[in-house]
Amino acid sequence: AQRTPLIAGNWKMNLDHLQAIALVQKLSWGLKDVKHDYSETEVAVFPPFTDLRSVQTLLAADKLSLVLGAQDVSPHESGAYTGDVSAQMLAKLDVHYLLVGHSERRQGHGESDELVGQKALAAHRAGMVPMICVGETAEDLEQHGAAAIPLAQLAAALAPLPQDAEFVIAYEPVWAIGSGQAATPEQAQEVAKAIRESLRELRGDERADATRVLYGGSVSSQNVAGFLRQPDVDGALVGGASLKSDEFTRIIQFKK
Ligand code: G2H
Repeated sequence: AQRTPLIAGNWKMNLDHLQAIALVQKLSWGLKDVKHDYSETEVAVFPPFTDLRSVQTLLAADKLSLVLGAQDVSPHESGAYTGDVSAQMLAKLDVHYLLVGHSERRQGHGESDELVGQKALAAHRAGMVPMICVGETAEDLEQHGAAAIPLAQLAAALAPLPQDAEFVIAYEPVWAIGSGQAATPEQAQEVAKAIRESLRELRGDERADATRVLYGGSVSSQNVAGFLRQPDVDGALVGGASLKSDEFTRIIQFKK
């Protein structure tokens, strides 16, 4: 199956809305300079909530082809949930991808597999595409091997989603996040392949073949090519290196 590679920049809690505008402008100019073909490699950015309106306005006004993502969502539709943001609110801002299950939310905010599934469902219902993050800690790796925990997280997150729902998977070994210590391309391929096999059982061949599985965890322009060369790795979720437009542009330019 033809899967369009996807390079996604997760800004985490960085950049205010003015800095966000500056980065998106630099990034889109840089990509124009190198004549980037967005239909060949899709590019998405995941700014903090407070930046989304500014970035959406810029993308619409300048007809930029970057796709917008958000880093979190409430599982609830609306109501007395102080501080939360609903899927409907994000969809109205042209948010297309919704990150759920990032390890920084699982660990820092105690998000359970079940909650991750509810958030994915909320995103789907509002017409967005959940980007489901899965990954094992160093301890999990030692005790269970690489794939067991990611596959269990995957099954739990997909459970509430209807069979026809579209989604993206980001495999992010927790030990590789922000550590500068990325997985090897072979390690990423092994788990990405196991994820695709599991998708075959859970969702059938068509969905398994169409679903993008990204690698995330200390991706840079130095190592991205090795990941993209793997048959089951369809792109990257990039944290730190997505905050510098030159570096992110270099990452985007590697061809699958
Ligand atoms: C993993 C990744 C992006 P980094 O969290 O989600 O971040 O590239 O900084 O390891």
